[in-house]
Amino acid sequence: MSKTTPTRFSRIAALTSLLTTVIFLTGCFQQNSAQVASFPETKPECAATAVPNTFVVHWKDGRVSVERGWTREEFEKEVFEPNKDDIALAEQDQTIYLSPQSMAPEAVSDLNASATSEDTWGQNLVGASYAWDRGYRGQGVIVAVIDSGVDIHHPQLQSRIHVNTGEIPGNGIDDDGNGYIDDVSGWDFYDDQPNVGDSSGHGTHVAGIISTDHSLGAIKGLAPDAKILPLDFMSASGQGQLGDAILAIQYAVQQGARVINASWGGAPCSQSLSRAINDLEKQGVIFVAAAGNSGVNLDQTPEYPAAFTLPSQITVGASTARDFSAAFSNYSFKLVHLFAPGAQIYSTYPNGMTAALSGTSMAAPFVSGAAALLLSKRPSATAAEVRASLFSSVDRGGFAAITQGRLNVQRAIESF
Ligand SMILES: [Ca+2]
Ligand SMILES: [Ca+2]
Repeated sequence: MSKTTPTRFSRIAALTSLLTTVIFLTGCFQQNSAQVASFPETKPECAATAVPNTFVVHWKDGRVSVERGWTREEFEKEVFEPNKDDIALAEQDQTIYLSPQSMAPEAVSDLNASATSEDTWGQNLVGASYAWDRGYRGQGVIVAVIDSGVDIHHPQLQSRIHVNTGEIPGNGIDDDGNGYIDDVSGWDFYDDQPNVGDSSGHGTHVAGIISTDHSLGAIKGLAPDAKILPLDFMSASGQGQLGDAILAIQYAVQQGARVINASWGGAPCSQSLSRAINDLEKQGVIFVAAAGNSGVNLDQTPEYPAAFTLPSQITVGASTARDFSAAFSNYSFKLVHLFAPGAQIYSTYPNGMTAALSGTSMAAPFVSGAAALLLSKRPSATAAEVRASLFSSVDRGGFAAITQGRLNVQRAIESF
């Protein structure tokens, strides 16, 4: 655990920047400035997952910062009250957990192990090769994987990792001035450093479902020419803080990601996260969330972000090779948009390995990859157009989702 040190620098930076905002924006944003800053009490049902002494701040200029090391009283007196005119929302941070199920690999093997058609049942069922054969391979599209990190040296992944060309690696200097030093291949928000190495295997598996070099192994990423932006916000045991996830969302937008994959959830409440995802619509960014693995109806037992209903969000349940809902998958005719393959899914695993995993964590990246394929066919398409295409092209079946269907990439590409 190394998330305790308050960064006075970030406070000073925030204060300086807000002074600038006040000077230059007075008069332009009167309606915005009139909005009353909100600092809700942490609800009793959210107390158990609250992160002590940590507050997420949404500034009126659109920035988000995480202020650590203050008690609630100190934060209110020293940060919130004096800056109230420039704050839209401040909220105590929350912890989320990866589902243990989607961290327990089966059939770990090396890349040379021969693959069978059963290993790619998901890709086959959704008709992914239809897109590949026609030259729609996710080229030019960055997909952010906000997760446990990614093994960026995995043979099938290493050429598929986004490179921040404005940054010189390893010189200890923030060359592109974005606030992150040496952030060439993503960022580790958990430890605040540039090495995104995967501590649990989960993020590497998710990344390989989205994009791999097909010529170098058995794993067939859905959008083989898309680039992965690895953003780590989790400990080795699969625990992360929403404030870090929100900083990662902000970073992904900054780097030009068109799709964000969120194979995690469970927070009982977070206005901050909802606000951050809501803002993605104007940036044209699609947010793909796993429905969760509790086997429950999200209408009755909401987990977030899955149960938010935000304009650029897609919530994905998991289906099996026999084309049924997986028993573990959460569902809802109001909150889950569609299902996608998420049981016994083979993908990349750290240290050059492959592994099978099951979970809605695996279904979400099928949809993220599909979105990247569509965007490589029509780069100027809006998030709303991509969502509409994915929803109207499903194979309808007995799936408890808004579309009642399972992802069909072939039909989505054909009609896009
Ligand atoms: Ca930088
Ligand atoms: Ca540098």
